[in-house]
Amino acid sequence: MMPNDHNPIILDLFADVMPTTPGEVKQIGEQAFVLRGFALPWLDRLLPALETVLHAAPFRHMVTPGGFTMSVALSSCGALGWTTDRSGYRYTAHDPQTGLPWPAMPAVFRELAQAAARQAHFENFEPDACLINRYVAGARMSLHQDKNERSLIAPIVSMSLGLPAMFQFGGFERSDKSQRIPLFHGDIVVWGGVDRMRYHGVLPLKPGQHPRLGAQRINLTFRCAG
Ligand code: MD3
Ligand code: FE
Repeated sequence: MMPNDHNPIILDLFADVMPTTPGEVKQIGEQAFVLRGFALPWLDRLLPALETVLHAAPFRHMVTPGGFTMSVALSSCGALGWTTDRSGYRYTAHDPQTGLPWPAMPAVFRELAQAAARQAHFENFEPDACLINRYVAGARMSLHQDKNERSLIAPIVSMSLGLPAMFQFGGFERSDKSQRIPLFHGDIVVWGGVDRMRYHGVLPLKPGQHPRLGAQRINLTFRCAG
């Protein structure tokens, strides 16, 4: 029997390792939601747009203010893009690698982010930045807060593509206990308001091959940065 047959016992056994039912909404905080499979019906429009963005602004490994090269490779689109180098973390209007403005945010990106925000009870979401993270096997993101954005209550919408990852959803102090939440291809997480400043991270990616994206995980995060 396949694990995602509609058998409640089998579904429960695999709850931590398999995608849950597409369409399921899991509330993980007062104003934080996982929308299982929400992006799946959009992928035929989303993936070509992502290719176009990455052609104009290829993935690169940035250096933290402390001098470490990030294991996650990054790009951005939209009016603002996120950058780090030895002088700090910040948003910029131009890609420091090309000197050009970041690629425009494709309409399908904005429409999907807005639809997901609405599903999580955030109306009128108008993101001006989309960060694109690429994880290969072993890449990770240590516990951090996102605090370079102008509004620290506006929601962030995160879309997971490709290989699954184990997401850490923590509290308001780095030392607070964190929940582990598996994120799969097509899942969207939306968090804002009182949950916006929670610590979070991603455990080292396990090696694998995804039928559509290959040996990687790509995460898009939409923010109101400026
Ligand atoms: C934060 N990215 O780019 S987003 C980042 O999967 C970042 O690439 C991770 O953290 C990634 O800054 C995680 C998913 C996420 C989900 C729920 C959260 C981040 C969250 C809840 C509270 C705070
Ligand atoms: Fe983050």
